[in-house]
Amino acid sequence: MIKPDAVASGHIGAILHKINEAGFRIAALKLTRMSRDTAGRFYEVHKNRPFYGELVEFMSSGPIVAAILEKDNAVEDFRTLIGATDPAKAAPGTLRALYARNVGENAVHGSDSDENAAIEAAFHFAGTDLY
Ligand code: 3AN
Repeated sequence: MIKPDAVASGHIGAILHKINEAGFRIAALKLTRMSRDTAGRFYEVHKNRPFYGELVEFMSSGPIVAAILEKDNAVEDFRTLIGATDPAKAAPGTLRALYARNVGENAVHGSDSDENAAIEAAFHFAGTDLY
């Protein structure tokens, strides 16, 4: 997902360009907005973390870009491309170093496993939306 901060700042095009340049194939793509309920379920694993309420509020605060990306070793390579959760610690040239504001509003989300990628994809897409 391209998060509400990066969408509002006009970085959709630049981020998708970097994603393509890094060798990912876009299999599904859309501009959408998560309700509080959907964002709450999406981040359910973080329910007991102190930032959960803030995270759900932020992720439902405006439109996001949802995408399904394909590549060999996609999960690990995408996490390398986006950089550390805290943009102050993200390697130069990574998406978060370039476009994130802070540890909460950090421009991009990437799944942390193939299993979670499939679960997360189902929040945004039906099978027929995949190309
Ligand atoms: P990542 O997105 O790098 O996998 P996670 O899974 O630890 O990081 O955190 C999920 C999301 O929760 C982050 N993308 C960020 O928006 C938010 N988050 C993580 N840590 C903090 C924090 N200390 N304060 C506020 N928000 C946070």
